Amino acid sequence: MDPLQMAHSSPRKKRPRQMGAPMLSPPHNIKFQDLVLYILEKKMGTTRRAFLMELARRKGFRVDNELSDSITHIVAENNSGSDVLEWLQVQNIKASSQLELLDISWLIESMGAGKPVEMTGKHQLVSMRRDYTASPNPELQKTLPVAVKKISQYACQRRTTLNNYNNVFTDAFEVLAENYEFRENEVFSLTFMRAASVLKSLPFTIISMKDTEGIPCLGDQVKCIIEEIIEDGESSEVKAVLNDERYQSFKLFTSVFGVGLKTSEKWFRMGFRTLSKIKSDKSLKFTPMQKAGFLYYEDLVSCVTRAEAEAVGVLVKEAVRAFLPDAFVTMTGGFRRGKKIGHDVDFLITSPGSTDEDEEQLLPKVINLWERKGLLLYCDLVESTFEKLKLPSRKVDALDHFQKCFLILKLHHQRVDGGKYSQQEGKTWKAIRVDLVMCPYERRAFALLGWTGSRFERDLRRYASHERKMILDNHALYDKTKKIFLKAESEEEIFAHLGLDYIEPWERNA
Ligand code: DCT
Ligand code: MG
Repeated sequence: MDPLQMAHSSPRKKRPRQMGAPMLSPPHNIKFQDLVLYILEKKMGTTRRAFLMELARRKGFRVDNELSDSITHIVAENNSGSDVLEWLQVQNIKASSQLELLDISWLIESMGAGKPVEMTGKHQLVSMRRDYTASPNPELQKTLPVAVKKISQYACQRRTTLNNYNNVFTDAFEVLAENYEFRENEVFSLTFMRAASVLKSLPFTIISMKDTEGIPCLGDQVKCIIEEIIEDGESSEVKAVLNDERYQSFKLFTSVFGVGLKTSEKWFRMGFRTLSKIKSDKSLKFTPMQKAGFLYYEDLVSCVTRAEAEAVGVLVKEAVRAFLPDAFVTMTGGFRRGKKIGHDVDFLITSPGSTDEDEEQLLPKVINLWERKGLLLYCDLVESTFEKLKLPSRKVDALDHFQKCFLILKLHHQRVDGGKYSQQEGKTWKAIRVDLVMCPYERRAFALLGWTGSRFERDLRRYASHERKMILDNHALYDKTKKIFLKAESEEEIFAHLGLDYIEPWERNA
């Protein structure tokens, strides 16, 4: 058995405890002089603690037996940040501002790597109680460590992977947010969206109301729902929404490509409740988008898989490079954030060597090629209204000005996964929604950031204007104080201009 694995499983048999004399261990070489670890016994037990201490020492870590001012890293298991802080408070320890509170996973990974691994959000224990550093009580300030990682109200300062520990709550909030959106109550919709977003970033599951203390974006309305779910396993409000006729109808109608809130409202008022009644009604007029939406409905509601997205990527690259051999084609949207499925596939196209005219011509040429090949099922080309000197838009929700097209493409099954799963009988293809955006080469970092989503970018724009007096959109970043445009070659540079730690695409699932 791998010793690290062993370190992870707790001892089954209880052996008689050796009381009295402290465990003697041979001296070890300390390889990492800057780190002084302390392993918390609470919820871990004496045996496992002793075992881990010994193992860590053998790997070159300095692990102290006693808690003291020289400790730099406290490692705990099955404890929240608040638990550790509370315990420290009881020990009356005045911790330095450098003190790191870490989960055991950090130590296990470090021992595996033979050196301390980088501490990331998944290792760092977060205090769920209060922001102790801001405590009005000077006594509290003195006795409590200041190294508490406060959760930011901005999603762009949180790392949100697809590992959601709070699905029960976030699913509920998303239903409520959507219902408020259907009812055009923007404020409430945003309230629940923000609450879902912050809970998705937590490295643990909320199990009691105590865990919610200190978390931003959770107002009373939100907390009531959390409490109800903790106590009853479900929320009566969410249950009522899911059974609501208006919610169900809007959900169904908006699942058709090209149908938004206005159309849904109209159909609902007219008494429609099913798509078949709508499709067969002779008095209704449909836009070309909606016609395509009904025609390919079954394919479009069944989500796009990653294998299908990759196959579309090959198709797009082939077509684009036939006209602009130096073009970069990047898959953006949810797939770039690591999602396994999506409602469409988004691509950003840019080419370093092309003229404005080449750029303008590319998408029409690509569309034309697919049309000739019989692959184009629907196309809506939106011409560029981009102006180089225009200031970025202040509206967080404003659409960008790049040339783009919203398409439905015919993807032959044999192109997916090398034809492994291609069906022999019946329809040999699937209709897939594809968005292509063409952007000038020098704006590619801004466009990429925007098109990678999710709502993360909107939050970044909010952060830029509220906290930095800058305006950010999919085209540019403008510093209002210095009155200059800030250039960027990469997403990392945009984060740096904003004074933010870089957040990887797969950590932007807010
Ligand atoms: N976007 C943007 N400007 C637009 C439309 C979209 O900046 N006019 C951004 C926001 C997210 C990203 O592009 C992709 O959008 P979607 O495809 O709607 O979202 P997604 O995250 O890819 O999710 P899904 O899996 O549902 O496609
Ligand atoms: Mg998408």
